[in-house]
Amino acid sequence: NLCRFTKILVWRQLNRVSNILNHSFLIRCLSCQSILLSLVPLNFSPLWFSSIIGHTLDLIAVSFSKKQTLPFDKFIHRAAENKHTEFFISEDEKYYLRSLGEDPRKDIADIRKQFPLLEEDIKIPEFFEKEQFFSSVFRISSPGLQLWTHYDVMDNFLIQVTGKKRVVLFSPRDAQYLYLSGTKSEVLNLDNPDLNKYPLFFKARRFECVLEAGDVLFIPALWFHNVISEEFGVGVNVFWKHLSSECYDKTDTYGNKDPTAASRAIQILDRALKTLEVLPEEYRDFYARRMVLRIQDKAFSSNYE
Ligand SMILES: O=C(O)CCC(=O)C(=O)O
Repeated sequence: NLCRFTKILVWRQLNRVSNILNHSFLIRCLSCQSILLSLVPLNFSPLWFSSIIGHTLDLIAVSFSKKQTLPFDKFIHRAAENKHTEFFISEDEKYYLRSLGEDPRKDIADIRKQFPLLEEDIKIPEFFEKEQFFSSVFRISSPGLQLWTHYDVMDNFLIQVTGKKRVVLFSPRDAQYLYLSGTKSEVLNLDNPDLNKYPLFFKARRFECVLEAGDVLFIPALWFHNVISEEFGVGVNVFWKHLSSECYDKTDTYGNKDPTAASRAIQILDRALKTLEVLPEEYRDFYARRMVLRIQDKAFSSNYE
């Protein structure tokens, strides 16, 4: 049942070795070309963000970024170990590959194009029309690697090829409790959140599952998700468009830029708030509350209460 808002949907054991990715996939991975790494330390764990072209994503707390190459088999080797004898910064650094398009500013990741050796192993699930396809993203992660809670604007199949990964999801309706900064939540430690700093976080209802090899998780657009690799893991995402193509930002290569109407509305709201700044606090407060009531009245859906 792919009905929207069935929320978390995990297909278990599509023959365990997924029928979307067959068993020769991993063997072929090892023959892929060198990758260029972008080194992006995060504020909560050292993370080597890597891609085949070496592009740095807009991550939180990027303090520096430099680029180095690593043969793919070495990369896999390091990503699979807990402690490294060869490393860039520290013996327990973590590795992550998120594949990108040829020119990451313009092109969209399609594993079949960037990793042609794997092409025959990839069968995109036929749950949507061909024109709705957006991207297929190759992901490889070290054990213990955590990705911050974020949302994407496309529907998404997260396909686990090997390894185990915990995924925690939150409904878009709980956005108010997640302390968002853009598309990401500022709450990094979900298991032991700082409730002095994030007092409303406990109100967010979490949905949790563990993906194992052969599992496929459907993550609907706008659903927040946080991923922790419990083991070395290889996965593939397939993102597709749920809205008509014109609604999406044409410059979006990751599938995480807000639909153009939404970002325009947010800009207009920012301008409206700036306009209020000329008034004294008491008036600002009064008119801001009236604006909130108007938004609630005109734009909130009673279906989601
Ligand atoms: O599985 C991963 O490594 C990350 C998945 C993810 O963040 C996504 O599908 O958007």
